[in-house]
Amino acid sequence: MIRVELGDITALQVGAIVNAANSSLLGGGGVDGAIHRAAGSGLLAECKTINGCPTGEARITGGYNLASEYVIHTVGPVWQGGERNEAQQLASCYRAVLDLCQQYRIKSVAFPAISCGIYGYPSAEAAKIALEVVTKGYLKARLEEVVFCCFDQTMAELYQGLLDAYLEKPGL
Ligand code: AR6
Repeated sequence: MIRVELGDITALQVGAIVNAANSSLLGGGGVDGAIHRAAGSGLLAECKTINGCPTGEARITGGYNLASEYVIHTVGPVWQGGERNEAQQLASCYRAVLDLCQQYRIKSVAFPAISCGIYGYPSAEAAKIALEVVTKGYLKARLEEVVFCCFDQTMAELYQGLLDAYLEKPGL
């Protein structure tokens, strides 16, 4: 099932939480900073061995002090007006995470709103892409639960509205 939750992603008890990272994978602000703080220094140490991650791709590490076994780091696009392939890159992030979930037999995953903070992607457009890719792909990835973890009420309402609309469509 797919659901929307309001709160801090670092507190969730799921197989993997997704980090909206930058291409260095060496930490930053926003959800990235929160995840590194909650996971502890082991996470940064493992990230240092990875050698970064290009925009639109994803890399997996352990969860260290988090309740989740894994962290999947993905690098969303910086919003530059919408004509620099941002939508394709954002969709690619969600797909890359689903692929890793399948590969590592992860049954539940939580996503933040990738690119919607510091990277400036308009939330409604980003949420539509997230929902489109995930509703189409999560069963094939053998996921049982997907959580869209929203940090504020406005974002949670946006996601819930879109999710309700998607779930009314047949075949999902
Ligand atoms: N739990 C869930 N969502 C959160 C949390 C949290 N603890 N904290 C923030 N958010 P952002 P980006 C929401 O800026 O736009 C970092 O410096 C936030 O409200 O974290 O992809 C990286 O290192 C927003 O809706 O990620 C990169 O340099 C969403 O998470 C850059 O920011 C994403 O906001 C990536 O920017």
